[in-house]
Amino acid sequence: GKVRAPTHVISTISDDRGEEPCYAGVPMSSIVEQGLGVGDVISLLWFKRSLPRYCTKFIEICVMLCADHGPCVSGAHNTIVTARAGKDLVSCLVSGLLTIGPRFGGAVDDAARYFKDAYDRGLTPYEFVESMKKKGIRVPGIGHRIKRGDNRDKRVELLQLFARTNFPSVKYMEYAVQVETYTLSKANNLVLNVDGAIGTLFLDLLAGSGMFTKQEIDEIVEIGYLNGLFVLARSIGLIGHTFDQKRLKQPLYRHPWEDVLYTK
Ligand code: Q5B
Repeated sequence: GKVRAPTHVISTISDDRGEEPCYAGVPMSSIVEQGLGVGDVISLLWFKRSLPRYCTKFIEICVMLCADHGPCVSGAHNTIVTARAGKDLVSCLVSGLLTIGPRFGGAVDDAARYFKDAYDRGLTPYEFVESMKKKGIRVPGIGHRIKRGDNRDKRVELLQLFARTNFPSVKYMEYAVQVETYTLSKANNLVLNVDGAIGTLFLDLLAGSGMFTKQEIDEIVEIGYLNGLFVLARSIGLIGHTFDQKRLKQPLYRHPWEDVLYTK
């Protein structure tokens, strides 16, 4: 009989061999005919399942709200400098993306990890925050360069409003709000930021939707899917900044001497 050559790649999320491509078994035509959106496509390709509409809408809101946050943030700044150096779109995009990490935009997964662990272990906000301080770790999802207790992040408020209205349970988010109340009592800049809001609300989505087993939730948190939402979203803005600089025919960027402290 025929002997199957051993394969070198295993893939479980999409298949392009038939008449039309399928995402997690769902044919492209069905996606279009049902009027599904990018939240559904993310559900299929990242989570390998169709999620209820409120979940896919939440994913779409995350993408919309994180698409850009002005030219001054690390990612946009890098992209702008790269565009002004005459580089191509992909170089401009990746130079911005490479700034996403534990301080900027890439704290979503760690927020989910640390808040989940603290909530599941029944730590009070005081115990959680002070234990992080003892370990010398900043609480991921807390703190912002320009947002303050008296100048909250509108994006966080919008995400919370949507979840309170549509999610069956928002226990992780409510815990994050209690943590924020405690951190704000320490310093006015220690607000729940957009990374923290998405991280904790995604925990609520995973736990409350009934679409994931406990083991699957632990795996998603352990692997770290959620920074992907910020990376995907911010790519939209970074591409926009690239086009903007090129449209404006901006010259090569050089940082002014006056803004550098030259010292020995
Ligand atoms: N302190 C975000 O720091 C920032 C603390 C803390 C305990 C904390 C900082 C931080 C965790 C990582 C995180 C996501 C670096 C942020 C984003 C997307 C964005 C960006 C945009 C967009 C800001 C002053 C004092 C010090 C610190 C203490 C600060 N954070 N303590 N836990 N989490 N957060 N990142 O302002 O006693 O004086 O030494 O690392 O969640 O990236 O728009 O810009 O959409 O693009 O530089 O929104 O919070 O504050 O370093 O001067 O600290 O607060 O220990 O205490 P800052 P620092 P002390 S959202």
